[in-house]
Formats: sequence, C-alpha cells, structure tokens
Amino acid sequence: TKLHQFLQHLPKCEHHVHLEGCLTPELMFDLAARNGVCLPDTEKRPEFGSPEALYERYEHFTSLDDFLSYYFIGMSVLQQQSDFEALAWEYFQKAYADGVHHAEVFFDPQEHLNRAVPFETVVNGFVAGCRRAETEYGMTTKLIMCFVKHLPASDAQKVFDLAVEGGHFESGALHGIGASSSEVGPPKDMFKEIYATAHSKGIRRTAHAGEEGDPTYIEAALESYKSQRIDHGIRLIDSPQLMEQVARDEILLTVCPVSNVKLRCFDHISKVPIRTFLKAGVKFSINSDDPAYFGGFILHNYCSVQEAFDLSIEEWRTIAENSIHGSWVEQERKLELL
Ligand code: ES4
Ligand code: ZN
Repeated sequence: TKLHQFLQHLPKCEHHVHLEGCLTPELMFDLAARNGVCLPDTEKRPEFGSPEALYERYEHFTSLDDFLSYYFIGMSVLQQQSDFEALAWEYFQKAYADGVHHAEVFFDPQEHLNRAVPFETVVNGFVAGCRRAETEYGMTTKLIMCFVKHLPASDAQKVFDLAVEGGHFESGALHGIGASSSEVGPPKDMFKEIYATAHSKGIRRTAHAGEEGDPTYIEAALESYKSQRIDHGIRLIDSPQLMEQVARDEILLTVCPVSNVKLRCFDHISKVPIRTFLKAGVKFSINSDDPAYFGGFILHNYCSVQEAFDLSIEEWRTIAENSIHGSWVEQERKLELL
C-alpha cells in the first residue's frame, strides 16, 4: 500500500501487546505436543484440529469474551521457562522487522499461576526474551504485569505481592501494572487497593478501559486507579467532556485498530476514531494487541489505518512523536528514538 515503506521505517513504539496474544496456532500445537498438554477434544471442537482450522475460527470472533475463551485455552500450552522465552522472542523478531524500536509488553501471570506454573518461571522466561531483544536488536523493552478481571481480586493481590516481594519492580524486571480481560461485568474499581499501593511505590499504571464498556469505565480507571494511560479508550467518543480531560491531562490512549474490528467494537477500521482523536489533541499510539489472533502485527495496524484514513506525513509524524513521548522509558532514550 501507499506509504508502506515510510510506515515501516517510521520509528515505532508498541505499548499494547499481550505476549500470550502472540502465540500462533503453530507454536500452540508444537508446545502442546512437547509438553503433553491436551487441547480441547476435536470431536466437540473441530477448530482445534489444525492450525488452519484455528486461523479460520479466528476470523469470526463475536466479542471480547468470545476471543478471550480461545486466548485462555491457547496459553495453557505454556509450561517451561523456555516456552515463555520462545514466545517473547518470536514477538520481538516480528516487531523488529516491523520497525519497532521500543516495546512495552503485557503478560497475565494469574492464569499461569492457576495452572501451577510458578511465577518465577513466567517472569524469568519473558525477561530472557526481552534481554535477547535488547542485546541482539538494540531495542528497549519493558514488561507490564496485567491483572485479569474475570478472576478474584485476591488472585491479583497474590501475584502483585509475589512481584513486589521478589524484588521484580526494584530490579527493573517488571516496569508497571495493567488490568485486562472481560470489561463489562466485573466491578470497575476491583483492583483499587493494588493500584493505590503501586502508586505509593512509584510503579507505573495503565488499565484497559472503554473497549466494550462505556466512558464510565475510563473515568473509573483514571480516578480509582490513577491510571497514567488508558488501553483502548475508544469509547471516549461517547463523552466529549471526558475526552477534553484526557487531552488536557495528556493521558496516552493505546489504540488497537485491527483488534477493534476483529472483536466487533467497530464494523470497519474507518470507524476507529483516529481523526476525532487527532483533531481533539488526544494523544494515542497504534498497537497490535493480540497479533497472532487478529491476523497481523503492528505494521499491519499502521497500514490498515493509512488505507482507511489516508493520513499526511505530518499526521504520521505527530502519531510517532506522541508515542515516543508517551513511552515509559528514560528521557535519554526518547531523544534517541525521536
Ligand atoms: C485483550 Cl483485546 C483484549 N482486551 C482485554 N483484555 C485482553 N487480554 C488480551 N487481549
Ligand atoms: Zn489488550
């Protein structure tokens, strides 16, 4: 497409990608066999018969929760530290090829802990993948631990305590916290205490909000969590007043256009409020979310936005600069990225 070369070379920062969402069906089947993990019975779930059948099913997600049901089955194949490292490394190779220079990546430790995979196995594996990307590619990386809303808040407190007591924030292995999974249903402020503790310790905070849920979810993330970023945040278009506040306070939205179409938040990429946000001075970055499930990595998101909006070089520079400024990385590195 037009500007493809330009978009590939544009220095990109990724702020919203779930490492477990980078698990391709190929790697899923491979690890299931190697680790002796049973995927669902193909008698009842024929889509688990082959990678091709799964890819076909991924074309027809009906909602966030429909997608999440596959995402949680998929990640059950991750067992060894080397599995987590391999998964992260696969992501960084693709991100680097797409022109990503700095990546802040999410993971969901609660799900792994509930399958009796030790916290340290998960963290050490992902950290090893991050260090490899730094050494081999000169990328900068940050790991953000997400709490999942469909499990009890006490489970989230458990992994947060493990991370703090293990010294993982102090060592820099972990850089921040997030909140993800089902949006409508669980209480909007269910991790309030954890976020307050994180705030007092100077730990960075983001949260998924306003993906399927209305703007009150965004408001709650900003007020109850003192969230410094909003992941997705697309429903901000339903509250001009809150949109003004987000613009004024320079809260970065981590927008995932392809994800929004795949999960039916919008029926076409041209409905993603890219121009609305640009006009309102709302800062946002463009991200891949769960690239193995949604059919493309970050450059595919940039190109799809270009296809739909035909942005100018100037507008793309604004987006790239805003995503550098909104990154959780040392000032010195930001100057390098600009
Ligand atoms: C997610 Cl697209 C999306 N939304 C909320 N939580 C998630 N976890 C992984 N992908
Ligand atoms: Zn997400």
